[in-house]
Amino acid sequence: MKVAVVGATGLVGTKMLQVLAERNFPVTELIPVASERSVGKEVTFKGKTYKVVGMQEGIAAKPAVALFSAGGSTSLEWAPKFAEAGITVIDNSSAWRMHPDKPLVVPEVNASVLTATDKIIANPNCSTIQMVVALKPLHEKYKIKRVIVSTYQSVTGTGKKAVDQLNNERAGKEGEMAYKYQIDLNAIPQIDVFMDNGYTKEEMKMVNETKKIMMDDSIKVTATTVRIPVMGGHSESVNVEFENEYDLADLKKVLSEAPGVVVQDDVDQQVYPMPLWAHEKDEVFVGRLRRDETQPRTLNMWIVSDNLRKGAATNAVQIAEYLMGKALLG
Ligand code: 2RA
Repeated sequence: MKVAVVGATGLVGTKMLQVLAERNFPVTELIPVASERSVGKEVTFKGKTYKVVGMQEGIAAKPAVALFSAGGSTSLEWAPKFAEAGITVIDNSSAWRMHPDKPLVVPEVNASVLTATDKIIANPNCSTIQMVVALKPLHEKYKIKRVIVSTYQSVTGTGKKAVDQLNNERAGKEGEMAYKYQIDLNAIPQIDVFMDNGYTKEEMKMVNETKKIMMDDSIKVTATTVRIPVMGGHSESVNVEFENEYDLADLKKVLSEAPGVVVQDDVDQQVYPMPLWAHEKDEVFVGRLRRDETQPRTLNMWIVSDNLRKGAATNAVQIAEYLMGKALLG
C-alpha cells in the first residue's frame, strides 16, 4: 500500500515512520511529504532513505492513506485536497476534530463510527486519547457522570523546540524559548492559549473531545493541563464519579481486561505508572486506583502514556490498520 506521511520531519511524523515499520504496516511505497522549507530533506524508513516531497507531489503519487502531522493550518488547506484525490487522510492536528461530519477516533473506543466514505479522519489530542482508553470500559459498566482531570504533560507534546529548550536549560546553554518561562525545575499551568472562560485550548480539547469520542454529551469533564519537564509521556490524575456503585476489585479487573490498558497498581511494591516506564510503549498505563472517600461512587486513578506513540503516531496507525482490516480504504 502506498502511504504518505505529511509532516514527516517533525517529532510525530518521525514517530509515525517508526511505528509503521515496527507494526509491519504493509507499506509498498512511502511518500514523505512536508512543507516547502523541508522539501529535499531526507528521512529513513526501514533502512531506506527517502527524499521529502512537496504537497502537490504527495497528492500526485496517489497514496491510499496519508498520515498528517503538519499543524492545523496545513491540514485545513491540504487535507481536503488529498481527500478530493481519493486519499484517506488521518490527521493528527486539531483542525478537523470537532467538525460535525469528521470522525474523531480512538480505535479501542469508537472505531465503529468509521465508514468507507470518511476521507478525513481526526486523531484526537494526546491527553484525551490516553484518558478515554481508560474511561471507556468504566463508562460501559458504571456510567460516568463527571470527570475531573489534572495533567502533567511532557515537553515532547510541544515539539522539538521545547525539547531543545529543556536540554539547553539543563546544560546551562542559551537557546530559543518554546515557552514564556523556563521549563526546567518548573511546572507551567498553561498548554496552548487561554480562552474567554479562563481555560486553555488544551483543557477545552479534553472536555469537548471526550464527549465526542465517548458519544455521550452527558459526561461532564473539567480539566487543568500543566507542562512539566519530562520526556517520556503524559501523566494524568483522574477523578471519576459514576452513576452506579462499583467494587474496586471488580473495577480493577474490568480495566485489566480492557483493550489497550495495562494496570500497574501494587503500592505495597511501589508499582504505579510513570513516564520513565511508559516511554516508547503503546499501551495506556493505569494505577493508583482507589476510592474517593469524600463522595460515593467515585474513583481516583493515575494514567500515563507515551504521548508521541499512543497519544499520536500509534493511534493514527491503528486507525489505518482498522480501515485496512475492514477494507474501508479506497
Ligand atoms: C501538547 N497535547 O501536549 C498537546 C499537543 N500535542 O502540547
